[in-house]
Amino acid sequence: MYGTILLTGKMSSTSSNTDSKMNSLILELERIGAVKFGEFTLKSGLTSPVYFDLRILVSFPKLLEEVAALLLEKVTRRDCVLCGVPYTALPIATLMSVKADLGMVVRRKEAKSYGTKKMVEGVWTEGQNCVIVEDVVTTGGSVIETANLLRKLGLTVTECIVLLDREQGAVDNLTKAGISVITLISVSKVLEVLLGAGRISSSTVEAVNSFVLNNQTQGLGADTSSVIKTRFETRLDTMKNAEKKQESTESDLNLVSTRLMEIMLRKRTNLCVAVDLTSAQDILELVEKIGSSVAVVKLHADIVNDWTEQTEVELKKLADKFGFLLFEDRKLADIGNTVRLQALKFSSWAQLVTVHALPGPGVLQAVRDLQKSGPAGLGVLLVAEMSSAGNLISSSYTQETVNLGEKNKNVVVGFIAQSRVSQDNDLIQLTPGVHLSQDGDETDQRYVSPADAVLKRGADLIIVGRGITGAEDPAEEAERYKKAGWNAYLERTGQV
Ligand code: S5P
Repeated sequence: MYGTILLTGKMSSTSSNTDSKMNSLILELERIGAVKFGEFTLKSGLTSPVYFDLRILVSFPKLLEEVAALLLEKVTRRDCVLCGVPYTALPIATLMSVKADLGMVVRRKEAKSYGTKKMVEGVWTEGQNCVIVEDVVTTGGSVIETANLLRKLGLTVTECIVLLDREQGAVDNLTKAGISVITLISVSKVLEVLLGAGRISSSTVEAVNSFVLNNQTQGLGADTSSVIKTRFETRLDTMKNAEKKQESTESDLNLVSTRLMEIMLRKRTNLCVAVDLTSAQDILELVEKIGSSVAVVKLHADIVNDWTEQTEVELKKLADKFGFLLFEDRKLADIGNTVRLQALKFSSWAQLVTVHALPGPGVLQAVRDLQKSGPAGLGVLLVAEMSSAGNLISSSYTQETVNLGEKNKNVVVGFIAQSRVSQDNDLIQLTPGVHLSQDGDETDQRYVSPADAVLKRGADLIIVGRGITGAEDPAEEAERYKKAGWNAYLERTGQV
């Protein structure tokens, strides 16, 4: 495994020397409290049995200098500038830069609101190499984010030097993003050294090992934008954690949105197709063609002439085969009791349903009750705005709808909206009225392009109906929309 240093066999004096330096560095880090064992809540919401706080290194200048020297040994090129990921790696990179007489660039976390508004300070030439320095990597997300920014500004980023790798997938993720990683210390090395020195027990080693194993982050669309990854992974981690603690039914999160995020990342798609056909056979044939391109298939079961239980069985089979969610666009808007009875009609096969907030919180309670008693996993999409010309939704109604959604995340997955109505990252926005070549239909529908829906209106998923179902080759068209939607999503989140 990457980063593990073998202690057996013959070693050259240099490697044994490096090894002993590394061992004493680990012991020192533990002594000053930069490595801690216990129960720690991470940024992601996960509870970790180990915590690395390298920020405190600045209070131990000799150790800081030692770290910088060891990291510098790993930088083989001299035709580069250095960039420390803010903030912890900044002083480390500074010392390295001074020691090796290498220039440095400094990345700002927030753009200045005055003056030059630069995100990166320093001087470099177009195409010049930049080696990134980071203290700890888990997913590698911050490094990728920094690399993307530097690359946009004309620097070439292919290497990253890391003090500590938590061994949870960062190396894989970074490699896939075109960045090779050299790490000084791995978690396994920390455990080995501290166990050997009697600083920790074997049960601590076991706890950390199993945490590392169970919280791997690679494979979740490593080449997607780190921002999407961070947002979704945080959610997925929190979810996993809640599940572990058997809190899922009582938690304030819902499984459907987690499932949806997982599907989007795995299939790299933010496409929901509205299959508004009136024959069950036509629906099944169409879904078979587009299944591999979509995250969600949206239906209006009540417009289908020959809908039967067999249709539901077949749809579920297709959903399992291709991995997508089924969405019944019923727009429930009645008193709780009626809504519960209505939802019972499709909760055996649908995972998503549209709801109008109009009747008040009882409408959500009805779906929540259903989750507890019946088949779990029906998530609500609240209709916050509509695409139709002259619709009667006012801005205050939209705001009230959003408030209701934000307070009920255990049942609300997100919103149907035409603009970014909520800043809550747990809630997902689906935007209908999307077409690549039309401005509207012959009645009241108004269309925007996939890029505009995502970039200008803030959609996480685009809902496309006749743009795909009416095409000569729906499979090919679905792929076209999928690419347009996902590329726009990467662009938007990359800019955040
Ligand atoms: O505001 C809305 C909300 C929805 S759910 N406007 C919409 O068009 N929809 C649905 O999205 C509508 O019921 C239809 O199923 C789909 C749009 O289909 P298209 O053929 O116009 O793309």
